[in-house]
Amino acid sequence: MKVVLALGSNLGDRFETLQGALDSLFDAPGLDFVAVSPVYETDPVGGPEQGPYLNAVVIAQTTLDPWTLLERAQGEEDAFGRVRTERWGARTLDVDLIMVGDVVSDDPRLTLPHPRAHERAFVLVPWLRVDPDAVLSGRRVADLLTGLDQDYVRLRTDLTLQRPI
Ligand code: PH2
Ligand code: MG
Ligand code: MG
Repeated sequence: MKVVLALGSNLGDRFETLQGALDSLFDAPGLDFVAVSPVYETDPVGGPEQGPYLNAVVIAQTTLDPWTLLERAQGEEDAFGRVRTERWGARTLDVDLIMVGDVVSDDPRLTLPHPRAHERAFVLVPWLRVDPDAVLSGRRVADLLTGLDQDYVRLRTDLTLQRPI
């Protein structure tokens, strides 16, 4: 199955965290790297006042089921010192499952596709850059973006994530 993951960080050394998370996500078997997007600097959406994020999107192939992927994602967040206090608060690392194959889940702990991805330019802009034909719930990501403000999503040409080792 194809997997789309969104990475975000707005605390600590944001770029180092994204690269570290990318490396360790693919450390264990069952998840194979396909591609990573450029890095974007984005103004925070929602939540309390907080600093800007670095965001990127990763494409992978997996044989794992979505719950195992969620565990791995949350394991990474914990490993990078994420503290869970308030919803949408600042975080060292956020790893979100955007879609896993054509799995549809309305479990509140794991909603697939991600329930807000279609309205988040900080996910859709990097995703479109790494996959110009991307489709989310039957809609082209390019089309989803036409109605959205994208001014707050700025390409960081000076930062490039390396494929995991
Ligand atoms: N993540 C959130 C809430 N707000 N804003 C930006 N710009 N980037 C994020 O990754 C982000 C956010 C909750 O996960
Ligand atoms: Mg998130
Ligand atoms: Mg999250």
